[in-house]
Amino acid sequence: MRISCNFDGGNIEVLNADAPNNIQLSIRKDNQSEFAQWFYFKLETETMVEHKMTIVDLDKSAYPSGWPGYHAVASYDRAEWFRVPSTFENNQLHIEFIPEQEVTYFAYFAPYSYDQHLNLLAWAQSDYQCRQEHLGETLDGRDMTLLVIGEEDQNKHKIWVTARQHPGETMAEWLVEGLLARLLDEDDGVARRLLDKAVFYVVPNMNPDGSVRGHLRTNAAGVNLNREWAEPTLEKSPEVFHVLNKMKAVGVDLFLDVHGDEAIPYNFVAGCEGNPGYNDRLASLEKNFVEALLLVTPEFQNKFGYPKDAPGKANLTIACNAVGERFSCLAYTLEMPFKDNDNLPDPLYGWSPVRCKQLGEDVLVAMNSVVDNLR
Ligand code: GEM
Ligand code: ZN
Repeated sequence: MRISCNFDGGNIEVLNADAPNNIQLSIRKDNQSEFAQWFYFKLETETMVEHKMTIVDLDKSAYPSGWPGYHAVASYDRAEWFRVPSTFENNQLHIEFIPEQEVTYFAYFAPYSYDQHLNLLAWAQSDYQCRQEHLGETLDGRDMTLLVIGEEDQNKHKIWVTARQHPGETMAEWLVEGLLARLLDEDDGVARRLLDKAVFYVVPNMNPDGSVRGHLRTNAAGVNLNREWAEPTLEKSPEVFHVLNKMKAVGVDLFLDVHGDEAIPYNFVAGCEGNPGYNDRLASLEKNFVEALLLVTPEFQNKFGYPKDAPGKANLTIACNAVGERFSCLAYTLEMPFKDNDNLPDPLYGWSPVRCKQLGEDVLVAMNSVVDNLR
């Protein structure tokens, strides 16, 4: 029996793998930080034998409340990721599994590899409506890439979408894949109307280093990028530095920053109500966007989410708040579950890449409903 994680996005530490009925594992912390929650490993073993895997010390994980009600994902072909019933007790996650193939992969959520990321960029740019732009480099020397969709024009609105500031939140890049597919569909009326009125600036992966390193929340230097937007630096947070510079150069009229939430089993948004510059115009844009998205899909809801910020008390190091304040624009953090949408649970797959992509398509309808009133 072998357990390994020496591949793109891999993360696990093997404490004991002597016998199938007593496999003890723990999750590595992000480099130079305390966050641990993302896991991704490969089990190579005898088929048709019960394997009992235990991930220990989850009281020390980044979000202990993420484990109750959580089920791991597994895959034989690295394409279909199904849920494996998991139980959480005494700060340990127990996974009992009878492999039908010699090699099984396990992960916290369906992975989105660096190669897939490059494929996404290449596929998008091959559409005549889309081009790639190199913004700068990460600390590990990877490219920060922006996709520009639609013909640039001073008079058009600028819609920005960023994903995976937190690299373990792979659902964010799955959502971007769906959003781009619809946006580039020449037969889609919503896409055509949006591109008539707006140019899209999309960063599908804000944190490629953390993604490849198998991190949950930070970049190569252990920095949480979603706390860097007040004053990003080339030394600590070049990813944010380069993207914010480009935002300053072209402007922002709508910003959606896509994330995943470990604990809350719903899709939801968090807005800018705590910003010093929040006003009636922004409140009404937020309301219209949410009402539209509620109409488009039952995957979205607006009852469960983060506590609202008190007026003037927003954390201006967070992307959504910083960008919303600087550009006085509609700005939302969009959160998807690691677990499932409890309004429409699916025990086989839970919240999944297919559902992320569908939500990405649906989000465009909500954008379309506010695009005329962004300024
Ligand atoms: C978030 S997003 C924070 C948005 N919160 C509020 N109140 N506006 C983070 O960065 O901690 C959650 C996430 O990582 O998905
Ligand atoms: Zn996040």
